[in-house]
This record gives sequence, C-alpha cells and structure tokens, in this order.
Amino acid sequence: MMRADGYIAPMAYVLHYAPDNASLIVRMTLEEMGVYYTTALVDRAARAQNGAAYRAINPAGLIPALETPHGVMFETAAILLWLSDTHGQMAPAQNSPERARFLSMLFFVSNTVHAQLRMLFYPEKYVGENPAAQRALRERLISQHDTAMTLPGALGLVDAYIDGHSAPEAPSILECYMAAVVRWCALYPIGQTAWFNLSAYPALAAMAARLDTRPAAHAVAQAEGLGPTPFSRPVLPNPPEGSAL
Ligand SMILES: N[C@@H](CCC(=O)N[C@@H](CS)C(=O)NCC(=O)O)C(=O)O
Repeated sequence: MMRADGYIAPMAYVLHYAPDNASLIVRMTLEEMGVYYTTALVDRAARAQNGAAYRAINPAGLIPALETPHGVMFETAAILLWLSDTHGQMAPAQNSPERARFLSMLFFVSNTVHAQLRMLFYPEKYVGENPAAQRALRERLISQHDTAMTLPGALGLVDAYIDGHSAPEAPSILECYMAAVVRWCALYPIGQTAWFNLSAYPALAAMAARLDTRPAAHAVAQAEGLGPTPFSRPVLPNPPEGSAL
C-alpha cells in the first residue's frame, strides 16, 4: 500500500515474468534499486501470455507486467520510468539538464530497438508465415547500414550515447535495458546471430561487462538461470522454472 507520505510497503510489487524475457530488464532494475518484489511466472510453454487470465493483467498479452500500488503496469519503458521516478533512482533527476537526452534515448530503445528485436524474433507477427518475406525482413533489420532503421545502425546510436553517459557507481534504467538487448542480440534467434558482434559497440561492451559484476546481475542470473556473465558473454538460459520461448 502507498501511504500519504509516499512510502510503499513491502509486497507491493509483483513482477509477471518469463525467464530471459523483457521482464529481465524490470527484475534487474528492481534488484539494483533494492526494493522488495515477488514474481509470478507466465508459462510461455503453455502460451499463458495469450490466455484470458494474463490478458486481464496485460491486455496487450506481452511480458512483462508489474503490479504496483497504483495498479498494473505494462510496457517495459513505462515501468522503468515509473520505478525510477517513484524511488528517485537510476535516471537523471527531473531538473537535471541530462534528463532530456536520457529520455530521448530511453524511448528510442523502447520504440525502435526493442521493436526491431521483436520483428527479428517474431517475424511471423509482422509479415505473416511466408518464409521469403520473413527472410527479407530479417535481412533488412540486420543489414550493416548506418541508419536507425537497422539494428546495427540503431545500436551504434545508443553506443554513442552510452559512451560518456554511464555512471560507474550504478547503472541507469537505460543501461539495464541495453544489457538485456545486447544479451538477446548475441543469443536469439538461436543459430542466427552471426551478424552481431558486441565488440563493434565498445561502450555497450564495457557497460555489459560492468553490469555483469553487479550483485543485481548475479541475483537475476540465479533466478532465471542465465549463467555467470549474462550480459557480456551470455549463454542460453537454463531456468529453474518456466521457459524463455
Ligand atoms: N513493447 C513491449 C514488448 C514486450 C515483449 O516483446 N515481450 C515479449 C517477451 S520478451 C513477449 O511478451 N512475447 C510474447 C509474444 O509476443 O507473444 C514492452 O516493452 O514491454
């Protein structure tokens, strides 16, 4: 429960998650903030994200969702920003001149990079079942063009921002987001990741290595079976419960 003075009692947050899904970004953020939360598994093997029970939680049928004292939230960036504002952590303060650019990049990652990854991972949802159409979409997404409409171009833009905008003492919500992004680029779709080389993005590579040393990353990796270096040298998950795909 939220009190008038803004205090949020323990048990207030429930993260609806599946291992190695976008919920990983929210879990990493909650761990970094040190706030108490519980989790509820969305059973992807049973396609629970499409079922009526989960749609009552997130009408978009996407993972994650976060139960908060203000109701259920969905959309990763919205959850991150709300948590950051609520707990006053992990983003430039409201009156900081850095906030304008930071929010621009956060929404770029959410609206463009994450959306590109969705097209790469679930091409059938965008161009239907035709294999040639799926191949064409994939080839366009991974082409080495210097445009934000391709993943290499978009990642290059974020890399340029992170260079000089990462706090060594604690990661921002944007860095938690990007740590999961570079993990997924290295792993998925399984067997089709040759286009991605983390060392081509030096600031993101340094960020991933730095985040891997955080106690929050260890907690997340243990909970979801992500291995010892989940962001800089990821391996496919071996989750203690649930399924990533
Ligand atoms: N725009 C959403 C995207 C979330 C998303 O793509 N979640 C994936 C898992 S990583 C999902 O729910 N996939 C299942 C599906 O598309 O049916 C967000 O930012 O939260």
